[in-house]
Amino acid sequence: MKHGPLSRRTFLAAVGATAVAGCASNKTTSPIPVTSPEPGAIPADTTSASEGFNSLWIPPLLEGTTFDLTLAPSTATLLGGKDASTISYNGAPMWGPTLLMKKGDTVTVNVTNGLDEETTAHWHGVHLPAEMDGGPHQVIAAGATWSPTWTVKNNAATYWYHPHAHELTWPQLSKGAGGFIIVQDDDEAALALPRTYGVDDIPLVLTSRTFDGDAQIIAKTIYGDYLLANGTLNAEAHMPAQIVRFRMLNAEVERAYTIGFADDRTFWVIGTDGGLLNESAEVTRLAMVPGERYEIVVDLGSDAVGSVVTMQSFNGGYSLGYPGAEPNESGDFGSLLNNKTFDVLRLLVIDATADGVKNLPTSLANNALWSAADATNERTLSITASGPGAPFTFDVNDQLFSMDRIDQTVVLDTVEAWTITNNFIFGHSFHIHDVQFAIVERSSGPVPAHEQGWKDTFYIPVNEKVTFVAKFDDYASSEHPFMYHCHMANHEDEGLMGQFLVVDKA
Ligand SMILES: [Cu+2]
Repeated sequence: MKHGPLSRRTFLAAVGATAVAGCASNKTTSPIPVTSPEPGAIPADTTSASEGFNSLWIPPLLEGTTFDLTLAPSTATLLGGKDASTISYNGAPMWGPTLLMKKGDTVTVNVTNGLDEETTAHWHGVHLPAEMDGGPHQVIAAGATWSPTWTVKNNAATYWYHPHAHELTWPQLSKGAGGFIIVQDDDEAALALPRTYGVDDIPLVLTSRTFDGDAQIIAKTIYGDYLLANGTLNAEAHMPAQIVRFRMLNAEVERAYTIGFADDRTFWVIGTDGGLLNESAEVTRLAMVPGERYEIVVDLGSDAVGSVVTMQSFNGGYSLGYPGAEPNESGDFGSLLNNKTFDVLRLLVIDATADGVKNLPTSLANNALWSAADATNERTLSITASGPGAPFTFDVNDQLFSMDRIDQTVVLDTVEAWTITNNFIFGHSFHIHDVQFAIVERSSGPVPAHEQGWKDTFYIPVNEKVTFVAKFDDYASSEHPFMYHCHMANHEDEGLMGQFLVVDKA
């Protein structure tokens, strides 16, 4: 076991207290039939992992409309069974509680900064007012509490929260700060999909880390040597012999993943960053860049109890420019995981549950995605190489990010087409706050079926041009900007970021 009983007890105590306080005052009244354990409980199977493996950490659920998060130093048992210093929410080893929200609810999150440096809490993919967004402008000073509130307008999907403080995103994320947000709504709840958290519906965040001689995390590395699944080394999950769902999140600094299974089995993408697809998309490989989420389902119904299915990342054979294809095993851009296939998660098949899902619904959603013809305004951004100290920047002006410069101004309720061109020698992960968009064009070829849903983050390979269309609705401010940036934390911290205002019509 990776997480010893002591750290788990400490964690339960911290989270349990929070959950009770959060839910007693304002319990949700939504009629959605959620199958979930008690708030704050750890729902992971209690059976121990196989020899050489560690049970996948499942972050506890917090439910309701008021959530309390405290970011503070913690520890995780990692390399060689040694405790590594981390920073995390509510005493988790890495990856804090999963916040379960219902569309339509008005929620408040009380975020306390227990670090001795500033932080912010950004709600990635969530549509909310800019002053609640938790970008670099909403600083939470050491010891302070910030309490943003918003009405949940997002579709049922998997979102996440993480620090976004100016030039501190990289080290704070590296040390373990982050967590999932699961939004549920009536449409998704009506579908026969796996929905029992920690049993057949698994949040799965992928990162990798490099350790020093004392088994401590080296915070600002680009590619880690060891894969961590929910912060667990050599992770194993006991999965029932039925259709199971994974809410995948790439929370790497820079590495992309090409997810698949060792036996090359087919699996299905059912959801993108901001909602379910209209229909599931069948794949055998799924590329994910930092910040991206995909919900996938895998059919274990024909797998014998006791058999093993291994989820892997097929990162070999890519050209230089694919994040993680670098051939070197050490140095600034080196890693033991570079340019090869490596294991992500060992699935040990156990008995099916009584109500296990056996068949996937044919139709999942009825999204009316924006098309290029809907756009009434266009913008183009180009990622280019610049001079020394400015390795890459947005737009023709070669300007690194500045907190004091508004780069774009959008008029409220406008549907816009943004075209991003990557003229840099390396692929990037483009992310924009505030909106969910539709990718309408990729210069390399057709937009794949699994990308034809609501998105907030996408891969932009070398020499590619990508156009997305979004409506900038609901929230205007002449004062508080939203961000757009490369979601590779090192690129972001080094200046590959811009900001935009959404303003009322004149
Ligand atoms: Cu980048």
